[in-house]
Amino acid sequence: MASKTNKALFEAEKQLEKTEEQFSMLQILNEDGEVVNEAAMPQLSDEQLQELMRRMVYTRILDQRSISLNRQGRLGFYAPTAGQEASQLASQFALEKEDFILPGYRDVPQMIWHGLPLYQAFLFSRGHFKGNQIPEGVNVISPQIIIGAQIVQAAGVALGMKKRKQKSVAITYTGDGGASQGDFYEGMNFAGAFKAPAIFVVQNNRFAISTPVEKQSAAKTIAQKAVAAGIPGIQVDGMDPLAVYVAVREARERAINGEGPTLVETLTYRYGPHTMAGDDPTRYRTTDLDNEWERKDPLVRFRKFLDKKGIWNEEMENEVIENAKEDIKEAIKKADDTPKQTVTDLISNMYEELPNNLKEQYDIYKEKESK
Ligand SMILES: Cc1ncc(C[n+]2csc(CCOP(=O)(O)OP(=O)(O)O)c2C)c(N)n1
Ligand SMILES: [Mg+2]
Repeated sequence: MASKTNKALFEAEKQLEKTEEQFSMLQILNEDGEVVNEAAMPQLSDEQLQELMRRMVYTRILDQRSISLNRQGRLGFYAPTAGQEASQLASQFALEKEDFILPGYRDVPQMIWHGLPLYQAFLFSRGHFKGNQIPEGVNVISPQIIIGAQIVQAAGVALGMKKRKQKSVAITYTGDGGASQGDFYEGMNFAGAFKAPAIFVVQNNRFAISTPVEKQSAAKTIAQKAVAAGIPGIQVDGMDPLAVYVAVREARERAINGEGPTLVETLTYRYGPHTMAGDDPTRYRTTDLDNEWERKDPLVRFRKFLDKKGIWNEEMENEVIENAKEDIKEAIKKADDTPKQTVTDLISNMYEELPNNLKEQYDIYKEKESK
């Protein structure tokens, strides 16, 4: 008797099924660069499509060079980005300059394309305070290292924009691991309640360091986590630049029209290690899985798509590669030429007014540094 009543009240299995089936992955370009969803195609000119390709090629080179520079001891902290170009750059491509980016540690490319000078990204990697002095008019903050903290901050920035009646959005990026944190739920819930113009991008690259996504959550998709916050969520093919662009562009439209935040889950993959600090991906990933994802590569499929349209060729690609290498050479030189950070720089950048104990140390170091 009792079980019958319970069943009628609460059909657990069906409830989840009904939710999950609403979150199937949006794809526009398949792995062969063919349009499989004409209806969802974004309105982008040939020049815009070429520009998006340029940015992805450039960023792949930047990743390769950053890894070498790190190995040579010329960079410090670095989180590889290859594989995630569509997810990172097509989402940034959907933004306007007045929008505000709250990145995680792997999201340096979006900061650069939003206006952060490259040499400052290198200084950030070295832990130099000048890497965190973002130029006026570049709407980004320093990458967040505390997993998920930027989600709550984005809700606040978005609410501020709404109160000032600005037609802009706050976009924040985290990973699948970030979506398992308390801050993720708090931020989305708050933004939902206040209809704040926020976009929450979860780059689901399947691993939080070595922990696979299946071990982090019982939820079949991360996109469905939006439901509990009362906001829409969408899962997109994160290796497909057009799908990522469309989803974020639409989320932006909704946000600036006063319709509130959106959660965008991008299904992606990082080919490299978690960071350059020494994890060994072969201990938690199989070559088969790596190969499966490399076949989905965003650059390969976008190149095929543009090639078929007759708006991309090897010469153009080589020019981007040469430009990237040249820029990187100049930027690393500029970073090298920046005076080394001193102990007093560190102290005075932490506090507006020094506490007494630090004042004493500050004076000692000031004296030492003057010699
Ligand atoms: C609050 C907090 N807990 C733990 C860590 C250590 N940590 C650094 S990166 C990371 C995994 C994050 O994975 P994910 O969000 O999927 O991002 P990904 O690195 O895959 O892009 C963890 C647990 C941290 N930085 N902050
Ligand atoms: Mg991850």
